[in-house]
Amino acid sequence: MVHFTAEEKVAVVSLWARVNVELVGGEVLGRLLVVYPWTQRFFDSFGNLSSESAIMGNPKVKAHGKKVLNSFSDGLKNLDNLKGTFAKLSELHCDQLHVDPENFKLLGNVLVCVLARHFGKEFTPQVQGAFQKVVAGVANALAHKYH
Ligand code: HEG
Repeated sequence: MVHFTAEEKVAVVSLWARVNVELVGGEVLGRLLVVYPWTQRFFDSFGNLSSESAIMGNPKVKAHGKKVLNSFSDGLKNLDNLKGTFAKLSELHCDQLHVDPENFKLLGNVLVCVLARHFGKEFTPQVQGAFQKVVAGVANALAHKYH
């Protein structure tokens, strides 16, 4: 289990309060689809994913990215119980969506990159360290119900 110190909690929660989930979410999912093109196969109902600009401008990508980030927000409110918080979503991604859990790690790392871009100098090594724990904890929790 990933454990968070009080300082780490403050660091992630205070930065996250200033995240624009719509903007960042769209960029995270869009970049996932561009950087790791094989992840596109889960989103064949999303329409045009034929180029970087098509992906980054695709309204369904933006909407789904926002949904994923809002789900991360739930995780941030429950850092001491990530497994419980993501139990239902873990079942969904395993049983219905058949998403290989390796992809959760990829998405988490893309999120860290996008936060670094958006927050620049503010995204100190300490803040990064706390966020790496968050994305590891969320990926772990989402993979927990896989069988
Ligand atoms: Mg997943 C649906 C959260 C990674 C593929 N994802 C969803 C939903 C949420 C969510 C909240 C909506 C569930 C519902 O409708 O009840 N996803 C979520 C998180 C993460 C993640 C928090 C974090 C790592 N998802 C993820 C990855 C992939 C993926 C890496 C594939 C590469 N998710 C996926 C698909 C759907 C969802 C295909 C259904 C989309 C749709 O058809 O609307």
